This record gives sequence, C-alpha cells and structure tokens, in this order.
Amino acid sequence: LGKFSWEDPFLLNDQLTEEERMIKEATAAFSSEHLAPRIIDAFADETVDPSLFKMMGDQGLLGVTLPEKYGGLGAGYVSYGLVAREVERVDSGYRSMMSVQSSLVIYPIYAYGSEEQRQKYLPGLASGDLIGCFGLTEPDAGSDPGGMKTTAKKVAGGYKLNGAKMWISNAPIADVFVVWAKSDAHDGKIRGFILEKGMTGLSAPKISGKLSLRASVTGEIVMEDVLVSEDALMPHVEGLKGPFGCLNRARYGIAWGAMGAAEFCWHAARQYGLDRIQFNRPLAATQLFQKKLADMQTEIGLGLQAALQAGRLMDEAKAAPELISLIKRNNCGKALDIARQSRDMHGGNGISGEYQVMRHMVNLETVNTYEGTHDIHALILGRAQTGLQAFF
Ligand code: TGC
Ligand code: FAD
Repeated sequence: LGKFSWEDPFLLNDQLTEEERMIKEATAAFSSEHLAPRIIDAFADETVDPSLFKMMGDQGLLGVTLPEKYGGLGAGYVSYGLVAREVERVDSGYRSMMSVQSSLVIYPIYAYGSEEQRQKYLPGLASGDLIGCFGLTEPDAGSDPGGMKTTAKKVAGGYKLNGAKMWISNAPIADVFVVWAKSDAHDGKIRGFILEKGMTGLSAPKISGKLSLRASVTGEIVMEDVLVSEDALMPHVEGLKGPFGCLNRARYGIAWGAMGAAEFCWHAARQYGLDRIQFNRPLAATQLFQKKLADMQTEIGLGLQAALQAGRLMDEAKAAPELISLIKRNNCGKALDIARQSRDMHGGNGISGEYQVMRHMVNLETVNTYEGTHDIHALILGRAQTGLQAFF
C-alpha cells in the first residue's frame, strides 16, 4: 500500500502529464510572485490594475487552449483548469479576469468568428494587449438569457444595436465587447457581435460598491444606436447555443478554480489550528476541528478528481454540458461551505483582511451565482434525469 499524502490524497499530481505539471507549477509561481502580494490592497480599495492582463498574457495564461498560430499555448483543458486553480488560490476575481478573457472572449471569436476576426483580435487578446468582456446578462434576463431585450436591427451595410447588459466582468476597462443580441435579420435569433471601445453610443459604466469580487471590475454595457458594420457579426453560430458553448468552457474552469480557493481556506484553517493554543492545547487537537479538516480534505480531493476527469473528457470532446453543470454546482457549493467553515475556525481573526479567508468566502458567493446559479444547475441536472422541465 502507498503512503498517504494529506494535501493530495488522490495523488492528482501524479496523474498529470509533464506539460501539465510544468504549466501548473509556472502558474503557481507567477501567482505567488505577482498576484498574492497585491490582492489584499486591491480588494480593500476595489481596484483592478489593467496591466495585470499583460502580465497574465506574457505568462501564457490567457490563451491556454488557443492554437499557437493565434498566439495561444495550444495546451489542453486540464492545463486550463490547473491555471484556474492556481490563480483562484489567490483570488476569484483574478481568475474571473482570466476566464472571461479565455473562455468568453477568445473562445467565441476562435470558434464562431471569421478568419479576419480571428486574426484581428486573437493575438492581442492572448497577449493581454487587448482586454475583452462578454455581455449576455441583462437587468431583466439573468438565469433566463433567452429573455434578453437587446436587439440588432439590420441597416444598410451593417447593424444597429440597442440594449443594456448588466453585471459584466471587465466591461469598464474592455477594448473588445462580445455582445449577444436578438437580430431581426435572422428571425429574431440570438447572434454574437464584436464591438470595440470608442464606438458611438457604446458605454460601460462601472458598478461600484460590490462586497464580493472587489479585485475584478464589473460594469454595465449600454448600447444606444451603436452602428456596426457587417463584419462585426460572428458568422458561425446562431441561437442560445452560441453563448452556452462559451459558458461550458468557463463553467468547467470555475469548477477547478473554486477548488483552488477552497484549498487556500483549508490550508489556512489547518495552519491556524496548529498555531493557535486555547485550553492549553492547539485548536487542531480538538475533535471538532479535526472533523472539519477531514470534511474539507474529502470534498476538495473528490472535487479536484472530478474536475480532472471532466478535463480529460473535454480534451477528448466527450464532456457533456450536464457533467459540467454537475461539477460547477458541486465544486462552487462545496468551496463556499469550506470558506465559511474556515472563516469560523479562525475566530475573530477570520474577519480580518490579513487572514484572507473572509475575502475568499465573500468572493465565492459570486462564484456560486454567476455562470448559472447553484439552483439553476440543479434544474439542468433534474431535467437531464427526469426529462421534465422545471424552469417554468
Ligand atoms: P434550452 O431550451 O435549454 O436551450 C436553448 C438552446 O441552447 C442549447 N444549450 C446548450 N448548448 C450548449 N451547451 C449548453 N450548456 C447548452 N444549454 C443549452 C440547447 O441545446 C438549445 O439549442 P437549440 O439549437 O435547440 O435552440 O434553453 P432555456 O432558455 O430553457 O435555458 C435554460 C437554462 C436555465 C439551462 C439556461 O438558460 C441557463 O443555463 N441559465 C444560466 C445563465 C447563465 O449561466 N448565465 C451566465 C452569464 S455569463 C457569466 O456569468 C460570466 S461570469 C464570468 C466570470 O467573471 O468569471
Ligand atoms: P436571477 O436569475 O434573478 O436569480 C435570482 C434567484 O432566483 C437565484 O437564486 C436563482 O437560482 C433563482 N432562480 C432563477 N430562476 C429560477 C427558477 N426557474 N427556479 C428556481 N429558482 C430560480 N454575466 C455576463 O453575461 N457576463 C459577465 O461577465 C458576468 N459577470 C458577472 C460578475 C459578477 C460579479 C456577477 C455578480 C455576475 C456576473 N454575471 C455576468 C451575471 C451572472 O451570470 C448572473 O448574475 C446570474 O446568471 C444570475 O442571474 P441574476 O443575477 O439575474 O439572478
């Protein structure tokens, strides 16, 4: 029998290829050197330094799965997941910046865009010289994006867009906007358009005062008679399967990322329990404390192993969207529980910025909600096993 590794009970590291291990280790080193030192202040001040995109791009973190000919790393989805885990170990907001750029902007332009659109945008997005955002959610269409009101009206030489998007990561600092709208020229079907900063009628006001994900900037996208030419339309997809194809990839990455945040909280609770003496013994010597650590270890071990298997299936093009719902829902929900427990196990210190667990906890509230809420993914899984629609 083998030796038990408390940090890696399933020996996940041994299941990675040499390339995957290298990408994981390089991302971990980048995250501790460049992300960890700035996060406490960035979260407290609710600021994001746009130059982080360039730093992530130089490190290859923005186009992990994008082919090299467009400036990507050309690696697989397990590598992408490992990157999300290491970045989110520092902060969910930083992972959000990365996953929106990779899965929600680079991916649709690569998968649905024309060759001209690929060449125009992808190298700059992969290098971080361009910042992208993804506008699907609206003030009155969140869990039900099919209810969107944004329209694209056909005009001579192009389209006129009108509408408002809400809760859009990166929008206030974005150069490239992937926006989904109902197009009258395509029977009212949802189509994807690429808009650029500076277009007349396009603005992206910041949403201030968030109590979660404060190190990632969020905004609206307001479109008032924004005129775009024909070549702003992504030609190769129509209908909700367009945005959902991107969400499958982002949700998969979030399942890994949430486990990174959970691991931070678990390790912090363990160390705090070893260091903190009450009643003349370390807190970690109590049964209640050890039970909580065992629960954390179990859920994280299982969650990571599930994410790895989903990644292997992604790389073989065999991962079903419902499987991605299962791991997104489970890993986010479990990570949020773990962060709340860890906060509690730190006692009063748990509420301070310095110990960082409460920041992870409030971040994970968003992560549990965006990209399909915990309950929406339950309904997707319920439908898949009963054949019965319970959304309405
Ligand atoms: P439904 O009838 O189920 O499907 C409509 C069409 O879409 C297709 N489809 C999918 N295709 C690929 N992958 C998926 N996961 C798909 N899910 C659905 C489906 O096959 C169908 O295609 P077709 O050709 O037959 O028309 O649609 P519905 O309107 O009943 O939707 C129900 C529901 C609840 C499943 C869906 O709307 C949903 O998932 N809602 C959650 C919305 C959501 O996730 N929004 C995310 C916004 S982006 C974001 O949060 C970014 S945060 C990023 C960050 O900062 O990290
Ligand atoms: P609602 O859909 O109104 O849901 C409210 C509650 O009702 C939830 O608990 C939900 O589970 C429940 N509910 C909804 N429908 C049902 C039902 N049929 N049955 C039972 N319960 C139901 N969107 C983007 O497009 N791009 C982005 O970059 C982006 N970034 C985000 C960043 C942040 C910080 C946040 C907070 C959100 C972001 N979002 C983004 C939006 C996010 O995807 C939505 O908030 C999410 O999909 C939920 O939509 P909603 O907020 O409108 O909630």
